[in-house]
Amino acid sequence: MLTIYAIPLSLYCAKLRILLRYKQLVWRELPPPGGYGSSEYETIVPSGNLPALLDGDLLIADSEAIAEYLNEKYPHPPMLPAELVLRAKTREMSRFHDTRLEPELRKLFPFIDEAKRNESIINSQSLAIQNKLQQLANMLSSDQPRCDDMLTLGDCGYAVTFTWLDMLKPVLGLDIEKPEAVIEYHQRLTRHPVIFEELETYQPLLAAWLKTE
Ligand SMILES: N[C@@H](CCC(=O)N[C@@H](CS)C(=O)NCC(=O)O)C(=O)O
Repeated sequence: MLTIYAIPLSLYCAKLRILLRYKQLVWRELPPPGGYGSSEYETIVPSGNLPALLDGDLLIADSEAIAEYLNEKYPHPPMLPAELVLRAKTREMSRFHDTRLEPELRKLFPFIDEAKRNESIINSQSLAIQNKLQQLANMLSSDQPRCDDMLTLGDCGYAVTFTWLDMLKPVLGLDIEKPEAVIEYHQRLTRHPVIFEELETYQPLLAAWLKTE
């Protein structure tokens, strides 16, 4: 059986669970030994990254590396298009999520605690996120080839990050509006049964955490 090191609230662990659900894989989830960010966990996973996958003796950290591995090991249903160009565009979307959009959201995490709020950073981050959402909207609206008739590796992270954005917006008073193309993309994602399933579990946990921070 596959094992993943994960914590329930981790955005990238939820991203991975969407793939595991879609592939109908059986997995068990373990918390990082020693806790999140611990040196004990780093003796097992040198980068300290969550999630990490254990498949027998093989250890892989990083949601994207894990996703590519599992998609090759369990090719059905496929999560990368058959066509070369569409595969490249799918990866482009995935990298944009992991390296551009989500890191801007993550910069807000230290300010969720009411005692640590910093209005000026929250406002500048709102602007940075709005900018990334507009770039995403431009990518979605461009006439470049896109794969939107299947759930892909490129979609999983967005489903979770959009949920974070929607839920964090009232908590921090973020001045962010999703552009129309992003709203449509988000709606398309949430119509997908496995995304719906993951968010059904994830959203209440996130809501509870956001209230108690
Ligand atoms: N690019 C990484 C990002 C994962 C990430 O940021 N994970 C957070 C938890 S959501 C984490 O591991 N933080 C602890 C650390 O990096 O030491 C991935 O896709 O797995």
